Amino acid sequence: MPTNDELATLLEEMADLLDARDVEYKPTAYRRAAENVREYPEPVEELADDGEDAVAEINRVGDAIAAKLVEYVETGEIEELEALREELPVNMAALTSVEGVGPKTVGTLYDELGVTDLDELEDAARNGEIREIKGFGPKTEQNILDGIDFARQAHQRTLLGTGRPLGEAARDFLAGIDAVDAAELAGSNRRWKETIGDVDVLAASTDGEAVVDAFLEWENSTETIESGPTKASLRTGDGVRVDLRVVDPSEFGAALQYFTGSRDHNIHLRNVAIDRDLKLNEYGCFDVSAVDDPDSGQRVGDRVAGETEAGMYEALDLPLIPPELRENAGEIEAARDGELPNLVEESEIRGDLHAHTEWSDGDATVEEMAFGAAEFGHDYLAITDHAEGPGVFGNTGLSPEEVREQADEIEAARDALADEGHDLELLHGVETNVDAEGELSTPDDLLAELDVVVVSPHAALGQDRGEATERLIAAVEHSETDILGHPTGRLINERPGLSPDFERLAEAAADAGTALELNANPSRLDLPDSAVRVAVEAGATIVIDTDAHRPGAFSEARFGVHTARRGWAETDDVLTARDAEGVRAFLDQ
Ligand code: DGT
Ligand code: CA
Ligand code: CA
Ligand code: ZN
Repeated sequence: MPTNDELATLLEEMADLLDARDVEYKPTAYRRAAENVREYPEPVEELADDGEDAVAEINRVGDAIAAKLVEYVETGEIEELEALREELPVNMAALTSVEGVGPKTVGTLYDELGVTDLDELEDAARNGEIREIKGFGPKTEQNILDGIDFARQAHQRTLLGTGRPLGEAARDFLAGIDAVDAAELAGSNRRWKETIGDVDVLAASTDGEAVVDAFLEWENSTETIESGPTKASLRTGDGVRVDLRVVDPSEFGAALQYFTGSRDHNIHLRNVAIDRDLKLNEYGCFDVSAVDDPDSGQRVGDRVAGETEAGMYEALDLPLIPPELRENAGEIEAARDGELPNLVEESEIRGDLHAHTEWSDGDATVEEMAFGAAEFGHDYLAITDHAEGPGVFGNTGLSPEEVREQADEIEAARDALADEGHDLELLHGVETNVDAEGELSTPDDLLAELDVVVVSPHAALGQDRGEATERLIAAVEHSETDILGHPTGRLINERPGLSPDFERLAEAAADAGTALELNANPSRLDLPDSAVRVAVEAGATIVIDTDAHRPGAFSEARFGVHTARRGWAETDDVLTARDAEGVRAFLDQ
């Protein structure tokens, strides 16, 4: 049975193929429908069983698209899609993952050169064939060549935003199996890395076979990769591999420590153990001081720890090191010296200073976003719709007049909040743009009227390091800038974005009293973890925002929080961990 995600992916494929065939309007309609299908809280497949009208109840899904979805659920294919696929037999996902190559370009490259996949694209570029196509030229050809390697790597790792919920679902499923005492995520997922190679889950049980058998029947599994008495690997509909290991409850802590990694953290920790005549492995921590050959077996010597993970660290006189820090980047030394950071926590986030509404490219009204934030438990929310400017597509960006008009609607939403007894503080801001030269695209007098000014790079994201650094420093030093939004502009697995000198940028931000955003959208996670670490060391303030385009996105803050933790950010470093008064003080400085 097709999941919402699969249905949405089909609609997106339709959109791309229609785009490649230069069909107007329809692609946008398909993409918007796809977004709403993907996020629909119930299985769309069940609506399809009730017919087209039921499906057309979904926001932005019109009759024509509803009919296609019903057709797919009933027959297993969409006739128009099959015809489009035949007409354009290309690997659309792979080709469009090259920066600067969109569906239309794919259409042209197929028509002119017969390019269907990345290898053929690379050959065509190397042979100088692309520059010969009308409207392309040597520069486009070089850009394509530059982007191919990045695109090749991209499809091998899954975004945390997909991998984490999938891992949590696997863990929860395991925890519900009778024979399971405890279940936990491990691997890069537990460390909250921005992308994951595969999902690792652990279960504590004395009956491995029962757990493996039940696990292979998990509804998200589409393929069994391998299975044995205490381990199994399966693949889900998204193509993600999930590795399960079942261990005895007495060894759960040791296995959890081992399989959480990272590999380099474990190697370093094992050396700390060896120096103390201890042996550390996935079965426990063993005192081998009286053992002639510690390598003679896995469980030799006296066992001193293994049941709990904290016990494994304690055996080395170390406090439990948070999984996000386990990258062998100084965390073992910090733990030894009692200097682990006081990391920011999910529960400490009190508001959001970057959100969009229907006024620009959001999906909800000002009031819906405000109520969504209040119901999520926030103390404050800033509405920061896009201002017109470079990189803001179509007519979604607001003119200065429109930003001023929006103030009335913000005021009305404040009244509505008060009427319902919500004490959410609603701030009025804007997300304006910094162009390639460091100029903002909104007049200063308007910016001065607003509560919050987010300045973000949206175009010219291929600048070199020097240019990017100067441009972003100019943005943070602008007297009206409060927040530098998604500083690199990267989209994980899609485009690398800017790579400025983060140390200089952070120093400038700290001096100017401008916060650097950690945009929590899982496609962005921008600042990246490594840049967060540089920024907090330089004394800059980080602001964890979701850049929400709908109320459901406020919960994505957690991806930002854990990325901040990977960057060693403490509570004090994070603006949105402050109360409304603290935020106002920061904005007013
Ligand atoms: P990924 O899946 O590429 O995002 O990264 P991880 O860290 O999840 O790596 P994975 O799935 O290969 O293995 C999970 C953990 O198991 C890893 O973080 C550490 C541990 N591990 C696996 N193989 C080894 C190994 O050969 N040596 C050591 N020390 N640890 C290992
Ligand atoms: Ca993994
Ligand atoms: Ca694995
Ligand atoms: Zn933006």
